Amino acid sequence: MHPRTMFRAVTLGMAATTLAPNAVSATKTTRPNIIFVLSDDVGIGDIGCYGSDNFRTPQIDALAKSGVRFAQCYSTPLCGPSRATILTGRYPFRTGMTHNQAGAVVRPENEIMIPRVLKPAGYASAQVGKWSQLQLRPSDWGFDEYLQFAGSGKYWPNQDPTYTLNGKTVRLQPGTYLPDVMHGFVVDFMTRHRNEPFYIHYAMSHIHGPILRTADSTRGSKDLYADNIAYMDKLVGRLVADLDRLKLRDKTLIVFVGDNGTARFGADRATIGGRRLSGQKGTLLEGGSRVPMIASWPGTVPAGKVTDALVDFTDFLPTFAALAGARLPEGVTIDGHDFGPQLHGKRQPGRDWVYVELNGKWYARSRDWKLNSAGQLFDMKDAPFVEAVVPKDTTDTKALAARKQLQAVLDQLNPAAGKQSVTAKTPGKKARKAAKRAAGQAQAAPAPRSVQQRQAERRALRRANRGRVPGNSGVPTTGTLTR
Ligand SMILES: [Ca+2]
Repeated sequence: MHPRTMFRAVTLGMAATTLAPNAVSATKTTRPNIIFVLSDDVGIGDIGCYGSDNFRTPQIDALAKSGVRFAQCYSTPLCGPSRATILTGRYPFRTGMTHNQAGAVVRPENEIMIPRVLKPAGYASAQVGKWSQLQLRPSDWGFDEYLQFAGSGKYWPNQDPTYTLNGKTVRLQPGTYLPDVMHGFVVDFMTRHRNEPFYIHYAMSHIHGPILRTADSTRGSKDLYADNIAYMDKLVGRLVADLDRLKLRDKTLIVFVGDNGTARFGADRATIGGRRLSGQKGTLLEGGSRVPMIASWPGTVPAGKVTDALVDFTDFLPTFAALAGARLPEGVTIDGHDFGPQLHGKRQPGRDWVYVELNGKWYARSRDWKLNSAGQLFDMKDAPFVEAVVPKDTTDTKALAARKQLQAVLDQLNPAAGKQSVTAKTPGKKARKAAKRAAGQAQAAPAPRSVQQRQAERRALRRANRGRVPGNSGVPTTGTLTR
């Protein structure tokens, strides 16, 4: 079968998606509101409690003190693939979102995102901020409400005088700082939905470039980058204060994450203990993917913990579904692992590897080792600063065992057989056009199916989209690795 036809067949199979009961069910009283705060281009070297030398983030540090700080959370190294991975719980080679220009292949007919998973459990949902690289409107993916800006790093009306509010174009008044408008939207949504569980996907502008003055920058500020980190930090503090005021704090899980590592122009200053991280945004190195992740839910998640539990970006969907008592999509591979036990401070081993992919290259990483798609094994004991290549002829038994373990992970995932057809080596204008053409052709060339198959797919999709959950058909989640 031609690879493209095969991908299409897999994709259409997924359209027959139903929802299966999650392994962990939650009672109505324990279901938290979930606010997922996704900062943009913020690596660990930008955050105080991760040891940043040059930046102060007192509010985010306080959030970490009130909950669990994850020392080893791994993102996809770039905005678009990260967001698709978070929202679907699936690796890029499954969704096809292997780089920023591949969004056209990720469609509601093929994929289910977090709000649609949580909806049957009674969650109202809102998307706030950046939605670029993803297709259609957030409402097409199940969000009840949204405030969306176009592109990335939008702050002031002279960049873009409008944003979209629930399908309507709204003008940003002169002198208005869009991040403040976004915060206002979040508070309004929380206030109106304070008596039911809600999920807010809060995709901040900060600190994606351009690095402009903030609403707090002094005239002639010499460090606009630090100003932007400070404003992001202030917004996190305001969010916590508003939850306190609404008496929702102990009913709400806040997860603060960076969508990928620090951008190139900020990476040299994002040092920890005087050392620069290996790589930066866009690279398959520690600086591309090792991001801050803090989870706070006072009274439920223990305070002041730091964990080295491994987390990657597929893990949010199954974790949130478990907390909400929602059912996971069935008949579709969800790659993520529920990190609920680690969230609750249990001494339970979590996953023992993470997987990171971008633009046709990938790696699997355990706590101490990393194996990439070129077959290079790295000793990561001095990560995130140094990634030391292990010589091919090594006789070190630990290195040999690590290679075997990680190769088995990559063999089982088999990303090369996934949706790599839209990969562009250097996504420029030409590559973007080629990806669009490829996506269009893939959409236009369905594999032959029977009338019955097509009817079954349409019925399943209608059920999933309505949020009406049929009973568990007993169909296992396909190809899922050990949880
Ligand atoms: Ca980003």
